[in-house]
Amino acid sequence: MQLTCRALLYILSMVAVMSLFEWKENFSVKISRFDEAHKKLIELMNEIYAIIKMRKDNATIVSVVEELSEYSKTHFNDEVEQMIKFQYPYLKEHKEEHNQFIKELDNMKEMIQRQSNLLNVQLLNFIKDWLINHIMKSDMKYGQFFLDRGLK
Ligand code: FEA
Repeated sequence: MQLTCRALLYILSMVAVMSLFEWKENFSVKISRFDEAHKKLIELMNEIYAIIKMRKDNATIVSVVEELSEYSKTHFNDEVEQMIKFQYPYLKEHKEEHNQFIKELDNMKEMIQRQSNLLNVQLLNFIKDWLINHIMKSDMKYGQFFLDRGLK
């Protein structure tokens, strides 16, 4: 069996390095597809954490930040599609939060590309705080709304 470098890094991260934080039941927004997406976002954040702890080069950090950004966009589109479909009343402000996250992530990615290692802690804090805040406050708000309309 051949392991890619990324797969190996991920396994090492699971074995050797503690996670920044893990998804827990109190993170559930009660809609399973969105919970699964949130688990994946947290997994990618933990992968960035592990890479930084292992002092990997900036290009490796940037590649996972890009993956996080791409996955976030797909997940955000999924949420927004359902919000439009069910006429969610807080769509506009919710979308605005998503856009700000992608914009800030892109800014940080560019700065890291310019070799600013000092930004690593800032990057992790930004991702962690944003995910916790957004999932626990803004996403949590749509859970019951979608459940009442039959989304699972
Ligand atoms: Fe409104 Fe969901 O977005 N997840 N996150 N983060």
